[in-house]
Amino acid sequence: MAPHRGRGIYIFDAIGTLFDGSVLVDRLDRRFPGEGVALAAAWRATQLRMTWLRSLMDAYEPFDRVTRDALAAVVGAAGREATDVDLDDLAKMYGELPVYPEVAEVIETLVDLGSTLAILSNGTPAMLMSLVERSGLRERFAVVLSVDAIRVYKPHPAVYRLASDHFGVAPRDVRFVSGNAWDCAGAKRFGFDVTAIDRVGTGVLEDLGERPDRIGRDLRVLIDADRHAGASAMNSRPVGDEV
Ligand code: LAC
Repeated sequence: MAPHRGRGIYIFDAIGTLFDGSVLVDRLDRRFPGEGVALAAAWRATQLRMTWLRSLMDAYEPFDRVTRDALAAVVGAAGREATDVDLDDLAKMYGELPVYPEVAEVIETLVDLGSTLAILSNGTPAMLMSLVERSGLRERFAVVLSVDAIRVYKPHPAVYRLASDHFGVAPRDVRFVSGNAWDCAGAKRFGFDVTAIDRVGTGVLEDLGERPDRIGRDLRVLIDADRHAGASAMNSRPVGDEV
């Protein structure tokens, strides 16, 4: 357990929060012309559904395997064919996603403000290391935590407990940030302070009985909340106070 020294502990989800999966559309479109948008959406939805099912079944397989299996299922359901090499190449893209445009600046600013940053993700340790290395931000994160350590996926509470236990703090002292609404719900239920990132402005999709503490269009909402409200007052920022 690493004792926390710093202004605040921010725990970031990876895919859809720091790392932009929309580049997969182009790659899929090149391989399956005209179908990139639909296949990418179906791939992500299937990938996530398989993580939830595997968790309920107590049948964990690592995220790279689930990701490849989901792609094979989606391509098959669309009546298309893909070779093993195609599937491997496309699935590998999940370890090569770029960061969203504002991420580096926000991360640097939070570190300058004295905060401790970490990642908590469904991704495998190797996938996550590849992502953070490519982003050039590896040194900014105190730790990169993968569900692989406990072999159950988000939003199981044991996943969120990995983060608060790692830092030896109460859940309410963790500022969790995710672009996945269901992940926000799971984190909020566990007791984290939660910032939901809603990049396309669709609002919270699932009503799971939990509301985030604040919603922003991108990560800059964190800087605004920190600077304007003061770190200790972040909990008071209302939902819907968007930037
Ligand atoms: C993750 C998924 C939820 O990175 O995007 O954990």
